[in-house]
Amino acid sequence: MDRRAFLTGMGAAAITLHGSASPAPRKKETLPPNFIVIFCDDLGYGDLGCYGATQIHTPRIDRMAAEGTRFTDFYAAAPLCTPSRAALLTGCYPRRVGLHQWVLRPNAVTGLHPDEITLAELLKTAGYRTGCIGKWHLGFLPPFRPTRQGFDYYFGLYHNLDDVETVYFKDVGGTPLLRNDAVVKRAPDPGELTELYTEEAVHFIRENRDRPFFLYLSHHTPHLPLGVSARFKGRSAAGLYGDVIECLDWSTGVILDLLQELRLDSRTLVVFTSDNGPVLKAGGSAGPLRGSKNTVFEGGLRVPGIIWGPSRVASARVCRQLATTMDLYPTFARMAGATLPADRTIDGRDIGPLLTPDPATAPPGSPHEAFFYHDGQGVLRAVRSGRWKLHLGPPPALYDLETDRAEKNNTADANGDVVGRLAKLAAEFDAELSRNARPVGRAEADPDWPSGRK
Ligand SMILES: [Ca+2]
Repeated sequence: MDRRAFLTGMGAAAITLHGSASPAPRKKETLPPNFIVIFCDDLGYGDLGCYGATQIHTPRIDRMAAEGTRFTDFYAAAPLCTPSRAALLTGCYPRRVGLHQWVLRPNAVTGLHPDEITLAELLKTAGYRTGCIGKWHLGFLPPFRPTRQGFDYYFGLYHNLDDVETVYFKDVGGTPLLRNDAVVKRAPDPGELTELYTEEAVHFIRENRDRPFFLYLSHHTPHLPLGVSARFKGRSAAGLYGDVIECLDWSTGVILDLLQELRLDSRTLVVFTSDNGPVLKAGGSAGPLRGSKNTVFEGGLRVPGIIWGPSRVASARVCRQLATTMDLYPTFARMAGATLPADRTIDGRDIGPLLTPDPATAPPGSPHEAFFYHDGQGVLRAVRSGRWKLHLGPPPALYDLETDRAEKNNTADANGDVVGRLAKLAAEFDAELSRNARPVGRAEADPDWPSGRK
């Protein structure tokens, strides 16, 4: 079944179920939950108070964690932007969807394949209204844009605002800030984006308060270049980097307060996480973890992961089981009553059982037998199963993450059997992924876009 047949088929199912193409409005209590994913850019494991930061104050995010479930072992699927975002929206390892190599620059003619069924498209089959606010980075030519990949509404920048990407727009007045496909401004100031996005998010939530919605709020910060407006400047003891994080904290508080005001809190799930580890020279911290962005040490992929949802998510729980951003796809699908596509592999797992407020039904372990770490070029470099993490090498290095999350003491020599078991898991997965990888999308260069300009 291809994507079109899948989407059409789901539409037909909805018609049969309700007897007409436009189902009668359901009572609010029976609506499936709303989903909000707050996805930061380059936010490190040690950048929030609830993950150990002392110089940066994040009272709203800390409270969100205290009222929800905070994961200690939550992973992005890649140590950098484009692959990580592809994984979030498809529930698959980046290599499975062909977007594993580095990041897409503005002149790219590739992008997330239109045949992929994004999380937004999946939720639309269950009647959701979908919005993407913020950074995209998954392809810029028409077939790859958010409004063509399942989002009813888009506001943001397809690109980074760093020098590497803004150079492509220097002759046209700067990087475009877009509403759907229309340019709103060239170029926005990095210091205004978080507040602008928050305003847009508030508007989107208010507008869709009476129906199920999915909001993907993809902040540009704390990716370089850093900036905040005057009211956040100098707030933090950690300098501008801290100010930027405290602005994100404010933004998160605005959204949580709004949900309460609109009485949507009992039927909304909010996820707060990051696309990859921190940039240390920018001021980011991986806390106790080794490594940073674009490495396969823990600091590159292990990120803050907080899930909040009164009545649906356990409060005051610290979950030490391994979970990933890919898991949101099947988890949301089940909660929304959407059917997962049957014609393709989805790598994410339903982590609903880890979230349930009833401790009696919580399972003993992660749904993942193993997690696989790919580097910035999509090469498989390490594998984790349970407490053990094996860097494939050569030479191999084995760390016990329960006692050594800083990856300092290589115990490979003393644990040959573990090395063998993990190396086998990695080899089998690598072969399976190579066999079943799906293609990246390709499009014609466009004269209106850097790909088609001289
Ligand atoms: Ca990033």
